[in-house]
Amino acid sequence: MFEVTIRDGDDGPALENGVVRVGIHLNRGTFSVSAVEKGRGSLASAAVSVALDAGPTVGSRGIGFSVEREEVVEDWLGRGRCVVLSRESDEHEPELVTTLTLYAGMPFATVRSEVLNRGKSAIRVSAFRVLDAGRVELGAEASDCRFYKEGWQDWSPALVLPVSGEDVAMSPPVIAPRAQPERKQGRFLSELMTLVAAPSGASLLAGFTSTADQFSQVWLDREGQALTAVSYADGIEVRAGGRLASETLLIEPSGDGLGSMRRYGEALGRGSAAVKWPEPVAGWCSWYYYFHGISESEVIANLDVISLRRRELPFEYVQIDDGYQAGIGDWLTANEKFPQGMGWLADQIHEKGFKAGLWLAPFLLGEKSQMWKDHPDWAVQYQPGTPMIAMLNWEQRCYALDLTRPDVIEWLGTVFRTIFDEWGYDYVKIDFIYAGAVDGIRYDPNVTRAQAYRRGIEVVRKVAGERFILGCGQPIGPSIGVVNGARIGPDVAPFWHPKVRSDERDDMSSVSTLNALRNVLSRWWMHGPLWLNDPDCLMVRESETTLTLDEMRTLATIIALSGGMVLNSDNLSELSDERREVISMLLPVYGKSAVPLDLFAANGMPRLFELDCGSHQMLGVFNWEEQSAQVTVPLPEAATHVFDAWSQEYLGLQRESIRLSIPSHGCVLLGLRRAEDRPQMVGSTFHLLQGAMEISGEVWDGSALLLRLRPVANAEGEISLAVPEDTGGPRADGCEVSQASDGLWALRLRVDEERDLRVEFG
Ligand code: 9PG
Repeated sequence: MFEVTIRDGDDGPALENGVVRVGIHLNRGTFSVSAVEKGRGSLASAAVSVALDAGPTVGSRGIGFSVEREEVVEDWLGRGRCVVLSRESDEHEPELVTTLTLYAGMPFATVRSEVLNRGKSAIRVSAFRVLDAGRVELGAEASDCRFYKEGWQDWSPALVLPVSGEDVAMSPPVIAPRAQPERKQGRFLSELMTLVAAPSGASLLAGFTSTADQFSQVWLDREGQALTAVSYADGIEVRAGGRLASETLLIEPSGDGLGSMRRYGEALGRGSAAVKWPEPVAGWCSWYYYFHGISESEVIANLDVISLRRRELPFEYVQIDDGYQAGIGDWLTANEKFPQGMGWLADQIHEKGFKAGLWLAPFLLGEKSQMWKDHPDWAVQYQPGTPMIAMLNWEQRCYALDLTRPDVIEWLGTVFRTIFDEWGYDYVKIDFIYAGAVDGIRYDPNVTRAQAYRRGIEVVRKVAGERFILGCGQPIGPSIGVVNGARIGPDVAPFWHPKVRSDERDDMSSVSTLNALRNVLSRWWMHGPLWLNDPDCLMVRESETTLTLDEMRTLATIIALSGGMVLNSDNLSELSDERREVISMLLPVYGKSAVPLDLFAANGMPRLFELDCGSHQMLGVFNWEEQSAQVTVPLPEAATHVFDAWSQEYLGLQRESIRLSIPSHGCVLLGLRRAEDRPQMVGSTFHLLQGAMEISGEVWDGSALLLRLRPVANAEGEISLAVPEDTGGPRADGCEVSQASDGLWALRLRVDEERDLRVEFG
């Protein structure tokens, strides 16, 4: 591994680790980050600055840096070296200190700023620009590049935009209210991180790796190809002699944008102390069939089906969503549809052997609630005396709870202790929680929005202990390190396109299956390092929906490939056997995320979502258009067995590419296996991922094929084998063997326990 060296260049010190070089221009007060290998991206001439509330902006550009010190560092990113720079300043000015770090062998640099108040009175810091207008150099015009836009919270759109066009406009609650740069033509804004990619593949990622204290944004100005990264201190006070630091920004020039995103996700997860959940999660949720109408008896009816069919529907959780509570804020009082109370219902779920989940929106106070009547002083203020409206929903104004109030924190503790410890729930879905992070006046003026929000969710974490927390409608950054699972997109719906609204600005964030899927593809990199992604619920029903069979399969395919939580939301007693089998085809959950191969190349949504299952690849190919499409899908150069998971058809041995016809809004899910010169498994009807769960080993011993079988939701099914012509047909104990075509055989069998299957030939 290359160690980090620091050399004195003409303009100032330069750090290098064999992969990345950070150059510092002391006279100009700028720095650059570039890849050592040619043809990758770089960032040039970046400055740092800090904006003070009611004060000047203090910046390094044109002013100059002096070197304070060089140090050896060892932290969660590895071992490295840093240069600490101080902006040249006058005595009356606050001092701006910037640390640039490189790590041994790592393809990125990090930058962090700090302000020291040397004056005699307190100052208020509004924002750090840890990257102030650095020039993105990717060997291409900015207008030929693509910009990855990350959203403020779960329901905010995340997508890749062509820089030749314009950013998409959005409004609260899916953008951070108020703290926004001026909107202008050619400006592209992203929360937390971005990646800019050129057609050549050269790319530059800039993303914050720490998130607990300050919200952050990154934006690109097409003109000048200027990238700026901001960490918001929200006007908190730094007393005389005190100091305040920004969050840490990671900058990675690369020739592999998807690899950069994966690495960034890992750095972010470690930097923000993500809480892992060891096992994938599967269950049932009441919302997307019953909506507010859910009742105790409907929960029990579904629980009975889940219990009776536990083999084919191996759910762990039964989650009650919105609709049980007396009011928005009155979480401990059930309404008349739940006559025996929420504790009783949790007991019923436990008695059947399942874990119980409950929804609530703990940071909202509805104006019709008893809580609001009792505590009209508990809301964040918009202006002194006017409470901040976080949401218009449930036919009322819903105010944002002020999480800096000790009495609010105490009340939240009581709410969650009742739900977890008294009622016995094992899982909470905490929804609309962005409300805790809105921009407004709080009881404690010296906390950032992120810090106020953390005070709230940390109560939930503390009371939950080892139990599961699903965050929903949550701001992304400060939720990392607290929640176990996260919704990552707008709600799915029993329809495809968003309903047209008069105000079309929020189109990509309003409920619709299409909108939900866009975010699942874009936010693939969050799954695992940050939390379990919740791609939102699977609906497979044929009535009470306008989703077509093709649309339902696209939803199921993306959920299965996402590796995230699998939550069904149908009336289970009304499903046909055929549709119920679709749920079974996703269970158990594999847990690893696929990669959207063409994220930076697609016009609109990516069409290729590929999952590496070790023994084979699964490739989802999607058609987002309004008419059917002929698509040429790239395949490996070597001969590959191709199996269509939905039609359960063997598509033969293919090389380099395959041409497919895909219906509108539909998909084809291919199982891909490198052809061997011997009998091999090529497809399965047990599980959608074609062997990832039901086959844990496949060995050819020279005359027989040994398959290690694992039981999955579908007890019975078929395994397809490709058999070279001169080998003869397969035989195996307990299997019904049939020949499908030349060289293709099917074994029909039942798997109830983990066991070996020996398949002989000839
Ligand atoms: C319950 C639902 C479900 C769902 C959540 C969340 O913008 N809106 O008006 C809006 C309303 C509801 C909503 C999202 C946005 O859905 O995502 O899973 O729990 O609340 O009310």
